Amino acid sequence: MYSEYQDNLGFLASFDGEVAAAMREELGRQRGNIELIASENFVSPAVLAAMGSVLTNKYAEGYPAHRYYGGCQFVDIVEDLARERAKKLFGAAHVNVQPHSGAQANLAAYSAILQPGDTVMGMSLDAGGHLTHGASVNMSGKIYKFVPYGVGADGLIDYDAVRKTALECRPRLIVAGASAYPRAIRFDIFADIAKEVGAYFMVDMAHIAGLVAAGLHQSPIPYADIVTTTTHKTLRGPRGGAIFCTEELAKAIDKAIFPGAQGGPLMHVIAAKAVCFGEALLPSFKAYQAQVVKNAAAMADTFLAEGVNLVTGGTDNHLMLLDLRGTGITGKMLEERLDEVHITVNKNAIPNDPEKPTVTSGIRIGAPAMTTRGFCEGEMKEVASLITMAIRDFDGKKDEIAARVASLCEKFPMYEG
Ligand code: DSN
Repeated sequence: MYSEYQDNLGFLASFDGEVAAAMREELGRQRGNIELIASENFVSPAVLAAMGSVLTNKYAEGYPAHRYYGGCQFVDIVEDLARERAKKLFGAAHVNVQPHSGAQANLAAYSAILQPGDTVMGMSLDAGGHLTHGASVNMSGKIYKFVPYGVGADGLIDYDAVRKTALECRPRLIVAGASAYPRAIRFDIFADIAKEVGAYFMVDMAHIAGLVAAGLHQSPIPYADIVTTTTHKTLRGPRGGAIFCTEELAKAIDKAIFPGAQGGPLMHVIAAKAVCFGEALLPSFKAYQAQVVKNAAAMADTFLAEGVNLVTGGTDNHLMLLDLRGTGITGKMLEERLDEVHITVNKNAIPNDPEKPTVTSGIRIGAPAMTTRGFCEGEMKEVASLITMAIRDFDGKKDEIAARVASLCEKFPMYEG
């Protein structure tokens, strides 16, 4: 089945050798590297097939049965399938599957319920939040008055502090969700705080959407007015976004995406989202997510046993944050060092990081991609030991680590056969 993907590359190569050559190199990199970026994953051949399809040719501004172009009868079927499957997967009243990305989804969601200048609370980027949760360099931080909340000295969200800030600043919206938070988030507590101060409550569940779908993290759907997500992280679909909301907000959200923020939807990506939601409804998806959580825990246990510090002392979800303070190594240095031995991670700020964001004192590590590849606890423990080896012996053991990475990758072939 995967060999058909190879054929696609071969076909492309006969027309455009330059692009095909770079794509082949990237396929080789994905096969030969241990991919630990917490927001990445490897999609199925079915998702790939839907993306690389004739649906990219179709303009379909509007929504199924209400389009601004003729000839939409078949893409309507596709978008309806995506919507019905997404609603079933998360038990949601309404979904918009058109956002081109998570960032677009967030900005459109804000515009559906806020006026410029409104006060909003979001987790600060430094503490693990996302750019679109009010960072000053992002549109969200320029248009709205974001009041950030962070984490306590233990690295955990301090819900009492969130409540205190909410009572002080009386936001119109509270946003929960993070890009680098290794623990479960209590959406029920956030919802109570929002209710107490009369704010809307929105959750960006992009990182944990797969865990939520599998029932391995509290679902935000019953608690939040709006839930945004990406579809390409733990959910293992195409690069894109989606917005779930209550019936009351359905019209406002749909208008905010089109015509508010976007024009024509990417119908080939929406087809791939439909395939992804279909896959996520299968029992095998639950088993996959359970293994993601087990694999992250196995890595965290190994790091801790080997004396590597983790923010919050562990993980409840798919990711962990290595705290490199005191090792003499920065996040940037370790990211580059691991790249040399074909282990891919990203440097990441840790709470109260003494280094600048382009350097950092942390490394974020996630289990979703290698779990898709077939790694179980044994392999993940070995990977954690190899990373520890690189921290302890920063300038040595490169050949040994690279050889062990190559042998692990060879045992779990990808997009082959
Ligand atoms: N950039 C993504 C991540 O890596 O977490 C979030 O959008």
